Amino acid sequence: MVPIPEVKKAVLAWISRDDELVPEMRELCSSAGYRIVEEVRQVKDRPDPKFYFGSGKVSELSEIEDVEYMLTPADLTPPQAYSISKASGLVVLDRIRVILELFKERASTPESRLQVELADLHHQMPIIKEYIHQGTLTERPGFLGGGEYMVDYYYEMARKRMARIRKELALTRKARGQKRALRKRRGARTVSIAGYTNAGKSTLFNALLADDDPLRSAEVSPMVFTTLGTTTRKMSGIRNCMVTDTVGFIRDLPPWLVEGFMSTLEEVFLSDVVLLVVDPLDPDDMLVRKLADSLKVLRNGSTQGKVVLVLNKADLPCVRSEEEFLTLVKNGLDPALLAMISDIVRVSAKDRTNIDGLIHAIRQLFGPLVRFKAVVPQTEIGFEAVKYIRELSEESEEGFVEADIEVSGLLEERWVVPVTRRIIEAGGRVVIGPPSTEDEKGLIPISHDMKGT
Ligand SMILES: Nc1nc2c(ncn2[C@@H]2O[C@H](COP(=O)(O)OP(=O)(O)OP(=O)(O)O)[C@@H](O)[C@H]2O)c(=O)[nH]1
Ligand SMILES: [Mg+2]
Repeated sequence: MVPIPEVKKAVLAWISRDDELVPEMRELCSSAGYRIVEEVRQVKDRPDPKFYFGSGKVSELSEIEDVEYMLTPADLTPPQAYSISKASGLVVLDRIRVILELFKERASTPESRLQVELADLHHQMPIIKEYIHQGTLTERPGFLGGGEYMVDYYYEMARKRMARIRKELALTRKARGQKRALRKRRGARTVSIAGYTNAGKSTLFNALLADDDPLRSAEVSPMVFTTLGTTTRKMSGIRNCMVTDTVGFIRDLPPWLVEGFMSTLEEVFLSDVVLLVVDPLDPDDMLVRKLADSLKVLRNGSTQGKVVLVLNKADLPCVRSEEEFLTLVKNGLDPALLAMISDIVRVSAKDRTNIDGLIHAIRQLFGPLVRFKAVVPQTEIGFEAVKYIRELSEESEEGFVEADIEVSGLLEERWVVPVTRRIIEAGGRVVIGPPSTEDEKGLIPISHDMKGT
């Protein structure tokens, strides 16, 4: 369960240069438990190096009654944060700070707690340094006198802790890499769900699971950053395929924050297919911007898999049509980013509408399926071959025919040669039929009897 945060009264303040960041910031603030009781906007093209605002605005902030926090969608420098706080008497949090607060609150696994702690230390170091500097410059010099000694001491402690955390995270990253390699060796396909925070990734993840156990499903909530870690489970509809739910994206994440979450993001970058979930409720410009940001994250991570755009929330009446969406994306996206998209599928993850269509689209990306039928003798090695086939094929069926076992199903092309070899080793033969139904268009029949090949 995501804990319901206590309500903290805040003023949201920014300069007009940062107008664009405000809607997302409002969402972040409310998810982090802040109630914005007043908004202050200053018309200003360039931030003041010392105060970000003009100094007159800062004294205006200090006069607002009954608020304790000042939140701003900008990324403040440590001296700016210090100066505003000192002059206004408010606790000052910029966008990254609010994101980190949210992460801290939501981190529920040991790994995500370490990831957040690392990011937090990284972000806090220069700010605390600024506070110590400013607060102690007037104190007497020397040991216990504060000043540089305190800064050095804090830095030393923080650096040691960060080094320890990095080591631990490297271990979990390695372990995750080993698990991934093992799955690959067993021929498993991997699908990961990525996209902006709150797009409906976890809802889609739950809809795609082979085992519909609500106790093992991912948590869904209208808050941003509900999911911080990764969960990998068996996917329904495609044999030997795993699906992973991951942390959501948000614009302009600093590289140090991305670095902390690298092992989580690696699951996305290294999967065979990435389902990039889009929230169609966003207005046009925001939707295109979020999509471009998400595609850039995938590109920067050298994503290997094919990208399927999943237009979610199709159940809502206000959602634009697929044609409208296509026009919007074609006109708004940089062609290089557009070229990363292999397919577009519209679903309602919540109502589970067209999940079959999405599974079909994923399967197509894995390559065509081959229909096969084999006959093997009922010997130990024959039964082993059947077990091997069962593990690799879709819709497999088995039956006993006199002294033989007849097994049929659909195979990915890459398995045809190893399966044929196993059957022949078991003293059996492969007999193939043409695709029989409309559904199986895309299927490639193996065109010759493979006995002895
Ligand atoms: N109407 C509608 N709502 C949906 C659909 N899919 C998800 N939602 C809602 O969107 C909100 C976010 O869903 P999540 O699945 O938690 O989104 P997420 O992308 O995993 O979010 P984070 O983990 O916080 O990044 C929840 O309130 C869901 O109920 C959908 O298909 N239709
Ligand atoms: Mg989620």
